[in-house]
This record gives sequence, C-alpha cells and structure tokens, in this order.
Amino acid sequence: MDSAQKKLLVTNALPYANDSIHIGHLVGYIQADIWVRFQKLQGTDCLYVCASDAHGTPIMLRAEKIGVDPEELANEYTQEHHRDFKDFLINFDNYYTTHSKENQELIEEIFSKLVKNNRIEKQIIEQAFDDKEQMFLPDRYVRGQCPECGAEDQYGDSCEDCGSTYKPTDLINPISVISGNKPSQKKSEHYFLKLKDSESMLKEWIQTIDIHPSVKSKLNEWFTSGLKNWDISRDDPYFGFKIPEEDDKYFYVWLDAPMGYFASLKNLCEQKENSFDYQSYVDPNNENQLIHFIGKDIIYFHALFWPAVLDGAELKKPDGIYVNGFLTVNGKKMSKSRGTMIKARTYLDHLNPEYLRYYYAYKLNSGMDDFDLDTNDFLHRVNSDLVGKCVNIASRCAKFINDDFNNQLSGKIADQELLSQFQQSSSSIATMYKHREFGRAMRTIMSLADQANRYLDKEKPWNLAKDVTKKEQVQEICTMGLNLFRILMIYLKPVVPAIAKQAEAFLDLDNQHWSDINQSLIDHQINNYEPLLTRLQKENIDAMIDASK
Ligand code: B3M
Ligand code: ZN
Repeated sequence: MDSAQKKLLVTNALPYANDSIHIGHLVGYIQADIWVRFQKLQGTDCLYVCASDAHGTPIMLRAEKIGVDPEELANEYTQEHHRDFKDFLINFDNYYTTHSKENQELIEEIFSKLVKNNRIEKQIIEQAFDDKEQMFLPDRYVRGQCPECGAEDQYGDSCEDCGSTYKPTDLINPISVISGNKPSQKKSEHYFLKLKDSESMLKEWIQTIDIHPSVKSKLNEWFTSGLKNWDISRDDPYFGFKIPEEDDKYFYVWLDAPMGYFASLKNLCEQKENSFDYQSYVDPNNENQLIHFIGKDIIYFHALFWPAVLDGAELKKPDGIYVNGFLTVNGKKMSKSRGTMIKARTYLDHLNPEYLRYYYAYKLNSGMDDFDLDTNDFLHRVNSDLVGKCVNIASRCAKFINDDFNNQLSGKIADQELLSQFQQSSSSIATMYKHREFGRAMRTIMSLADQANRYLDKEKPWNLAKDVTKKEQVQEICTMGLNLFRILMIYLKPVVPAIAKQAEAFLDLDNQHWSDINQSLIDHQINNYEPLLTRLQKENIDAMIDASK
C-alpha cells in the first residue's frame, strides 16, 4: 500500500471512560502518535482522531456505586484522558467522546442501513439475570466453577486456569458479581449482526489491506472455526444509545464505539475553522485511507465485526489495521502490589514523557509481540542514547560557537562526505518509520549519532581551541557537529517532538520538515545553548514505583 499521496485518517482504540489510563495503554497511543507525526513531517495529509469510550455496563455500575450520573463520570474521565494524552505529547487532531449527538445520529443511520441491507436478524436468547438488581448480566458479571476443569471463581465466558470457553449458563454454582445471588435465566429478544453472511467478503478483503502476517494468521484461525452472528443489543438498564422504536433496548457498546472514530472525525470536520471533508473519509469509493491502531485483544472487533458493519452500512472499510502487543514491566505482568501498574499521571509527576516515548520507540516493531519495560534498561537506554549520544553533540559544539564566535556558524561544511552520509540515510529511516519498524529506526539513528561523536572525538575542537591560529578550524568543526545534530533531531522529531522543538529554537530554525534534511546550516546565527534534556535519575523511577503501590 502506498499511503504517501493519499489523505490518511488514523485512529487509536478508544479508552473506556471509567478508569485512568496507565503506561500499558500508552504503548498504542505513543506508537500511533509517532507514526502520525512522521507522516505529517513528510507532508502527508493526515488526520488523527480518538475519543473516550463512554458506554457500557462497567461505566453504569461504577457510576451507580459512587452515586453520580454515568454521563458525568464519563465526562470526567474523558477530560482526564485528554489531559494525560496531551501531556504525553499525543497530538490528536480531535479527542471526543462516543456519548455525542454526532455518534448517536451516525449509529441510527447505520443501523437503519444494516436493517435495509438485510444484515440484521432478531433472535430470542436466554441470558443470566440478576433478580435482585433486575438486570441481565454480561458474561463477565457471572462467576462460578469452571465446567471443564472445576477451577473455582472463574468468569462466565472463559476459564483462566484451563483456557476453555463456555456460556455463563454452563458454570457450576454461578453467582452474580453484582448482588452475590444465584442468577436466574431469562429470555429476551435481541438484534444480531449476521456476521456469518460476511465471512467470504471478509476473507477476501483481509487480503487487500495492510495487516501484519501474524494478525492475518490469527484471523485465519477464526475463519477456520467459523464466524458467529453478533449480538448488538442490550436490555435496560444500560448506559448507551437507545435503539429507535424500542422502549427498553440499547445498542451494545461495541457497535457505537468504533463508530466513535467517525463521530470524532465528523465533529472535527464541523468545527468552523476546518475545511476537512467528512464524506471523503467514509465514502467507500474514495481513495483516502483509513488506518486503525489497536491492541491485540481487540482484533476480532476491528478486523471482522467492524468491517462487516461498515460493509453493511455502505461505508469505507479500513485500509490498514496495526496491532500492538502488551507491556510487561520488569519481566512481569503489570501489578499494583509491585508498583508497576503506573498511571499516566503518576508517570508524569515523576518523569519526562519523552523518556518513555523514546524507550517505547526503541522497543517497538511492526509485530504484535509483547515487550518489556525493564526499568534498569530504560534508565540506561535513555541516558546513553538521548542524553549521552544526541544532546551531547549539541552541548559539545555550542560551547565554542556561543563563547568564541558570537553564535555565528562558519560558512563552510568541513566534512561534506559525512554530511551526505547523514542525509542519504533519510530514505531508509523513512521506510522504517513508515513500516512501524521504530526500533530499527532508533538503532540506525543512534549509530549515526555515534559517528557524529567519533567525528568530534577525532577532531578535538577543545584542544584546537587552545591554539589561536586554529580558531577558524574550531568554528568549522563545531558547525559540522551542529549540522549533524540538526539532522539527527529531524530524524528523532516524531519520537521526541518537544526536544526537537527546543533544538530548533537553539539553532534558530523554523519548524523543520523531513525535506529540510537535505539543507545545510552555514553562515547562520544560532542562540545560546540551554540544556535540552537532563539525565533520567534512578531515584525518580523508584519514587514513581512507590507512588504506584
Ligand atoms: N474501549 C478498549 C479496549 O478494549 C475499548 C476499545 C474500543 S475501540 C473502538 O481496548
Ligand atoms: Zn477451567
């Protein structure tokens, strides 16, 4: 797929608006943000939208428990998430909520299209019901003994011990998580998306989109076991959008959540100052590209259910689905007791967001393997690469240009060959960014930084500076060093945008683009150097972990 000339609409999975986000969630957002920033740096027309996922049973129950309206609770978390993302430099063009009028209109519109196109059927099903709370129980709200292996206290849909899946009604001695009572069985009529009918369409479509082979083989497993029709309705009480012409039924959260991507886009397009054309992004015949970044636990929804909905509603299906794995911390699943379930805000209270952005970039590739945040490696990697290799080049050279040359760079590039080599790396680094091989991109950039440092070590401007007859040479060497530094900062700009911006201010440059890599900086006045980044301190990591316990 060549996305270079086309307009892109990029989305991130929508966080549920019932809890704070943590550093595990941030993997996918940082990944997508780096990719979008890279696209924009290259001049690609790209919109990046997200929203809070406001609906569903957990939000309703949580709100009930603390005695607020679910709407109010969702609102508060939406704002909190938005602040967290902003402070992690996640640069959404719009951050919205699924509990919006745009989304409600869209969902009603697509539902009627689905009905018209014969993609929906009604079925009476029997479900677990809590007589005390007078509500149907989602699978995860029923617990009991596993019917297969007998393990106690398992969820209603699958056993964490033996991995088998089943219906809540199969559990031995089931109880409602909400009231603690034994649930009864009750019948109710539901709407189902006829996913089975879309199977052959989906099989073909998967071959046409940008999706990692490991994700494709996961999808093939599901195709082999056969797709099942999908319940898209929920009974009252529920926090969501009412189904038109029904008194007590709502759309299931997983129908309106992905629609929230388009609702956020619509909201953005309708803002007065914008001239984006909503239709051009959702029209199936338009060349614009739709890209979803998601976690590996929601592949089924995005690669099967959602495209079937879009197809049935005559809307554009995704062109790329990019899946990330999960984060472990120090080799283990994140846990509150170990202090590794680190909230975004707790991280920000202790550490610079760009440390984490760099570390994630260093660890990420295009596959969906889990990866580990090892806190010692994190400390070492950030200090050695960002501070020791990159920022160091600027501070080594700036000192002389600031103090001895009145901030003036020389009129000559001392080592044209080295500069060209830095510039010529741009196409391979761009390819790595484009294919989400961020780890490889970071290693390539750092090996260039090593070369820049070797150049300075060899030329030793600090020795030459002692000899008044070598003045000109010192200016040329430091000018050369700062030219290399400028290019490194453009390469790193998608990952560490704030540092890159400070570097632009120091070099007295306008907003740099990828195409500026080919420039050189001579006969130019820079500004006084201010430290761009301080070393990551172990005490601060320890304090962050303590604060997370
Ligand atoms: N709200 C969060 C998750 O399962 C869920 C994503 C919706 S994306 C449309 O990761
Ligand atoms: Zn079991």
